[in-house]
Amino acid sequence: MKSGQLRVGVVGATGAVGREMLKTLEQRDFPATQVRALASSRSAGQEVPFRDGQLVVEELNENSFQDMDLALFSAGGSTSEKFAPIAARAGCVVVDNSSAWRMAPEVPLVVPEVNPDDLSWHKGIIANPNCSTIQMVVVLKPLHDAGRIKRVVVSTYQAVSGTGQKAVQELETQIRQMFNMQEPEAAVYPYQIAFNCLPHIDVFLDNDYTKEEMKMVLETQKIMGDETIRLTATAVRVPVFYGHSESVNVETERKISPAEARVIFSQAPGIKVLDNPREKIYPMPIHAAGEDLTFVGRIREDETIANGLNLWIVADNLRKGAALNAVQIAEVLVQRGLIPGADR
Ligand code: NAP
Ligand code: 3JN
Repeated sequence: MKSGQLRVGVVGATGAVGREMLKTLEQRDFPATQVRALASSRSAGQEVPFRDGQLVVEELNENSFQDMDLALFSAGGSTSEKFAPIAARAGCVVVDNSSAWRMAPEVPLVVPEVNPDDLSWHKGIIANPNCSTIQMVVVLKPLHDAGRIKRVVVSTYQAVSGTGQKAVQELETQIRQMFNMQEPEAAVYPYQIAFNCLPHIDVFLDNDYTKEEMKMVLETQKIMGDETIRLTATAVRVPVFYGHSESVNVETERKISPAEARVIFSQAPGIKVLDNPREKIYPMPIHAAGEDLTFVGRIREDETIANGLNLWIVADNLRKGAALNAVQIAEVLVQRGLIPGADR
């Protein structure tokens, strides 16, 4: 990778995704000459681990981007709405993890295994998709190329870490409370999440779907560059700490057998096939946590339609679903010379 002189900022560095971003930059030896940690005034002055030491967290402000070439944002939609354009105007390229810019026509929405070429038309802001969309499109893309996807029906089983650090603590606390015969206290979620499932992620919209479900519909069409793909989703929060799972039913124009699908997936980037039901081999969040690949298994024919497949897809939501995808985007930007400051 071309190294240049990259000065990188992680905005939201104290959060679940931000910490994973710092870890990912370090693990992948991202070519940065400087890495800064930014967050709100609440955590300014605190330290976050990076490489062999600690970074002192700076408070994010309008001047933060003056000497920065690349900023990885994961500090919520309102922070991105306000600060991503300020960063871009200062010449700092933004990879944004929030939903604030995903559907803006001038902003590429990118999963490097699927649509890396969309990075070429960025104007300073690039959006990272929702975690549930990312792991699904990594698997759908090679199927679409092979047999054109007409319709997708997906149900998600999403880990609490997708909601952030406080939700991880809430599940831990509730499990402890229940084993001590205490009433579980719910603050992050509307109901207890321990030993429960909540068919409710993000807010409800006028059509009675949740925003998370509609993100999956719209983001999939934009990333795959095909608005004719019909998709319907049910997003469910489950009492798992790390790793989102998805049951995905796909209808294609051309018939693809499970055997052909296994070959297609095994040759596609970023995917590992784990599919030997007789040996009890299938993907699970306990195995995907901490891993970079997207796992697919339970590949079988949908016997109720002519050209249908059922799949089970699992990935680490904080890595491929957020931090890793953002860093992979940054790596492609560097490789293709798409960060202006890198050539200083
Ligand atoms: P989190 O654990 O709650 O962390 C939130 C981070 O944002 C903290 O570092 C917090 O800093 C910072 N922050 C909040 N308000 C800020 C402000 N006004 N200015 C500067 N920093 C601010 O949440 P998370 O799970 O890491 O998620 C963070 C965001 O990433 C989400 O809101 C979402 O937009 C995005 N995300 C995307 C995906 C995806 O699917 N791609 C998945 C999860 C999250 P303090 O310590 O100072 O409070
Ligand atoms: O709930 C999950 O598993 C993923 C959460 C993603 C998320 C959480 C808060 C705000 C998002 C997102 O990335 O879509 C947002 C957002 O809308 O920015």
